Amino acid sequence: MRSAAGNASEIRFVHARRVWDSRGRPTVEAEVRTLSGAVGRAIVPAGASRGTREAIDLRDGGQRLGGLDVQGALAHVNGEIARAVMGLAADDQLALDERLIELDDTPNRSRLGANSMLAVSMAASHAAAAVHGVPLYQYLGGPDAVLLPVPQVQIFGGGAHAGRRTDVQDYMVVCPGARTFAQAIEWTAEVYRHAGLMMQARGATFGVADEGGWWPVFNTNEQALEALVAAIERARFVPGEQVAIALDVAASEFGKGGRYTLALERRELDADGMCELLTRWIEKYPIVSIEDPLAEDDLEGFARFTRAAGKSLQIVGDDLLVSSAALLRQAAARGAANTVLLKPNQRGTLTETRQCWQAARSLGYAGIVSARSGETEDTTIVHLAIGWGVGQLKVGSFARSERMAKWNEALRIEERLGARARYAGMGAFGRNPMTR
Ligand code: 2PG
Ligand code: MG
Repeated sequence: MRSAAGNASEIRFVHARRVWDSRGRPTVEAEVRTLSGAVGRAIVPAGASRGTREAIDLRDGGQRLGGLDVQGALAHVNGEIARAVMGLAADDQLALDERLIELDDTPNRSRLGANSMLAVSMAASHAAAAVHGVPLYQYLGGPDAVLLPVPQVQIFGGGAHAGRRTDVQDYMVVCPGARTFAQAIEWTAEVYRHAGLMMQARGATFGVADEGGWWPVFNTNEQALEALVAAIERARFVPGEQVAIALDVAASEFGKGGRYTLALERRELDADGMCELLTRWIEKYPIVSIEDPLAEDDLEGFARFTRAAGKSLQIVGDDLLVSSAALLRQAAARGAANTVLLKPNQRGTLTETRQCWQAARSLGYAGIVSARSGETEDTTIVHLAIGWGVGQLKVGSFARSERMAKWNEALRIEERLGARARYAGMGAFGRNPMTR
């Protein structure tokens, strides 16, 4: 898109500062100011269960702050990146992101870091929206940006986000039966509350995990599914109709080379065993979506599972696809997965993330915009989900302000859209690409 605001959107000032994320770790915030005085600001998040093909989150290393400081990334923004983007139009996202990519054309942004690049890429989009005097979702999507996403909300948090207390990482709910985003959020609040009361009654209250879901005190992974169904029923919803289950198995965290070690249950499965286990769960519980059912190194297993279950089940590639249009095309050629998780910091620019979503759409894949386990008050991803019309949003649980900031931002947008707002519902979910 060429600048429609003339000189007003010309970038005149770029600055990065160190701020802190929800795990108390340092991260990068960037500020972009245009000639007209419009300011955009954005903070990058950080993952814990990362795909090996994600773009690099540049950290300083060494002893201080566990090696996680970001002084190098800040210096890149305040030096090289600031000089390179000065004078560009904030509202020409493509040209801006192309300039960033020119500066670091390593395949995984290992020189400048995806954190330094994305902070500027996102801050510029906020500045551009401000120049045009519209909210970011509208700047990105125009008057058609009216689709409110189905929220995927974590109730129990496990895996890398809870000391590996369960092998499965996210036990979530979605509300296909809700009529509006606000209603889906209210229903989810009831389920979350009842799940907490249940854990309390069992004497199993150990606080919350990294994304705000209840700390899982279970002897098997399946017990968490039973508890989730019980919580849905106690909240007086019909499981599977009004409120259904979504999982992020995050299998790359415990599977490699075709072997999957379920530490909680002290057993090891091969890929077929994993598929059989998940198939049993799908038959027994109202599960409508499974993310990373197999490891990132098992494209073939993904394809087999998709052929077997993907007709009626959403199968999401996160570590498998790392928001990459190229990896998505490879997966599509094999019929692996039917939905892509979109995390801008897996790539480093908004343009590449959007290109992945465009590729997904053209290949018949669904999408979910997702936060990371290390988050902040930044709500950019909510605007991406609505502006790009993705239809689903995953930002963790229903506690901790870095999560609630995002749900609340979507509520504000739904209210602002009024009668034009449309809740995506199950129509946004992925289906077997081979049967479409
Ligand atoms: C995931 C995310 C969010 P992380 O696996 O989908 O739940 O986790 O940010 O740690 O990669
Ligand atoms: Mg995941």
